[in-house]
Amino acid sequence: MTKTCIDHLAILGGKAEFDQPLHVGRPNLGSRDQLFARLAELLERKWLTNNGPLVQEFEQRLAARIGVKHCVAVCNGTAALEIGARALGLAGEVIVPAFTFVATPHALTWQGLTPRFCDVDPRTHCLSAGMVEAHVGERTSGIVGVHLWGRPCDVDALQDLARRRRLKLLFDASHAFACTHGGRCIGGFGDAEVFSFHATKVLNSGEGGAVATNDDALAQRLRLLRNFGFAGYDTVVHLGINGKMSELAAALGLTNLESLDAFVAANRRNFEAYRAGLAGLPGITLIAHDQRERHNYQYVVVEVDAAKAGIDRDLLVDVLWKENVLARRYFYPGCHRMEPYRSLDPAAAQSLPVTDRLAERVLVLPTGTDLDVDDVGRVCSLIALVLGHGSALRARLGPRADDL
Ligand code: T4K
Repeated sequence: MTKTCIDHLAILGGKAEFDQPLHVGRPNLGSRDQLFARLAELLERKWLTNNGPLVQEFEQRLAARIGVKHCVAVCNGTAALEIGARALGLAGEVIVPAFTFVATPHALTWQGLTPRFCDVDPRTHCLSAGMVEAHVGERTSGIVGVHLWGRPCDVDALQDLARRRRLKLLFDASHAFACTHGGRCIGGFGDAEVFSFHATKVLNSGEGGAVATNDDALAQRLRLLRNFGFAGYDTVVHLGINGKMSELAAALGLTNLESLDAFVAANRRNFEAYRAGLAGLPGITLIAHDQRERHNYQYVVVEVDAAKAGIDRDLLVDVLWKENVLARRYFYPGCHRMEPYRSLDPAAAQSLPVTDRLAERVLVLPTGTDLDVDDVGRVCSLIALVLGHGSALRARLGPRADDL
């Protein structure tokens, strides 16, 4: 690649490659007609929240889709984690990865728990049971494993560890709706699993979440907790909260659920186009998925090895943003380097080398129903164009200024 080529980059004053921004996390949307029909019905019914018929239908259809007995819908994934943690009776310390969205430890901290950060496996980006066991101490009451990027963490070994050490096991499955482990849908593992239906997720209800479980008593507790602890009109039996999903959210969730297979197909098509377009590029590794399992392909995740790529991850992100490709540095810089965790446990970083390494190298690229394979091909060509030009670009741009 010659220097003349990079002179055309928008970051050096040229025209952006894309007229419209390509986002990570652009919402996938199902049939507008179906959505409007549901909204018309709910307006007619004048039942907007408090366990309405659409929320109940959404819960039943979610449970059927993933093959669990109970799916308790709530207002977002963070609340689902909080309600799940409380319903399980977690106390003291909970082992959790630092390489996750900050909602995972935040939800625990809001419940008065202490997240104990554990490093992740460099191959899976998730917790492994061996690493977790080394962190189990007297105050440990549970583990929150995160199925990062929709790839299941060490599910079987973690279940075994939790059983042996009498710990509760909750999975943050926010990324993993419609993914499988051992051919079984994520949702039925551990004591419970939590989903997010945020706008950016493969299945969205705008804001929304759910706790899935096969445990009848736990499901009953979850339902009480999300509704102030009410067990009847005047009887409160738990310290509950308002974690309810609205009927409007359920209308969107139900409508989008009907198109989920099409969303996954679009993601998969884009993923394959990325795989072809990035193949052989030095220092660029697209993280793969187990071909024996089903996957939602909602995150296209790349690791950048600056020494081989000739450009570091952050400069590559800067270039992509200037070209209107709004790639993200998820989950930089790692929860242990964010407040309040950084101040509470400044030494944590010393035991999280894989997390630190991934936080410096990982890049998430746009996908979803808004992109087609032509867009993906152009993103890949752009990446190919700038590889090897890191020092020339950095010299002409000066030091990195703003946090993206
Ligand atoms: N656990 C894990 C492992 C999670 O990843 C998350 C959420 C949670 C728990 C908590 O679940 P929730 O309580 O959120 O249900 C976004 C999402 O807000 C967050 O839900 C998600 N993880 C996280 C990975 O991504 P930000 O801070 O990156 O959001 P933002 O506003 O920068 O938007 C991301 C991208 O999506 C942008 O490119 C713009 C685009 N976007 C966003 C929205 C809201 C749209 O195009 N349309 C939209 O409506 O956190």
